[in-house]
Amino acid sequence: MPATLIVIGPSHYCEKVAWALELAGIDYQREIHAPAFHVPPVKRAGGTKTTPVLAVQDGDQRVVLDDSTLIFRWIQQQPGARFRPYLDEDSAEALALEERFDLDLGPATRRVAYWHLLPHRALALPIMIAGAPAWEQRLVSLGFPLLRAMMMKGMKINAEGARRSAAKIDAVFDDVEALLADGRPYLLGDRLSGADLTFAALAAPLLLPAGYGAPLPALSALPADAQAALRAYIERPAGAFALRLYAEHRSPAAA
Ligand SMILES: N[C@@H](CCC(=O)N[C@@H](CS)C(=O)NCC(=O)O)C(=O)O
Repeated sequence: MPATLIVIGPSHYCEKVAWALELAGIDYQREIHAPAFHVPPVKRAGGTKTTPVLAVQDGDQRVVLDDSTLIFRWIQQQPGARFRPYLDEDSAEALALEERFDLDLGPATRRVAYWHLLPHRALALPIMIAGAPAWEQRLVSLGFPLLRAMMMKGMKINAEGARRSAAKIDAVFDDVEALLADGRPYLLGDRLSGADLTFAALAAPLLLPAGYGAPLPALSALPADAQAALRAYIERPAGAFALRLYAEHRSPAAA
């Protein structure tokens, strides 16, 4: 029986692990929910509150992993995995970079992306509900202003939060550019690792790469101020690096 990955459709942490599972050649099925509607299924599966959650039957044991790093560690241990996030052994450098991106980049890009997207129902709604059960789609459509208000409060999506997050994103992009300055093709050197996937997936809401495992808006569909803000990330060397990783290494099975 394939593993089940419970996701919020557009979530970039879910994208991070979906990408790794697909590169590793591990069979899995996605169970997609709209934001907020993910909580009961996540709890029923044995997770806490956030997605991704991977549930997999391992012999007579049911394994439930409710954090993207735990899922990377599990992938690392799978015999025959064609991609190993931490390369040959548990690489401290890969883990440290992954943690920096998870803690500093992911929440910041999410906040800035939603700051630009959520005011525009016609842009935000299709992305939030794509692939979710029909009843969730109906309820999100009906209750969009309420859900939007909850999300903005819960994730501190406001002008001040967006400014602080933009500064964090710049600092992470600076660090990535410093690592790449010696001409190496990947963050750890010559080989693609989980650190590369984590950076590219968590930056993706600002870069809108082709190949992302869920629908994203087209840059040209965004209002002019959002386009200008995103273009600044796309044009940075770190942005170009993430887009190259998508072009060369991402072909989602279920996009
Ligand atoms: N540390 C977690 C963070 C995951 C995370 O923030 N997931 C978000 C989606 S992007 C989420 O599920 N948020 C919903 C919530 O907090 O209820 C991981 O790496 O898996």
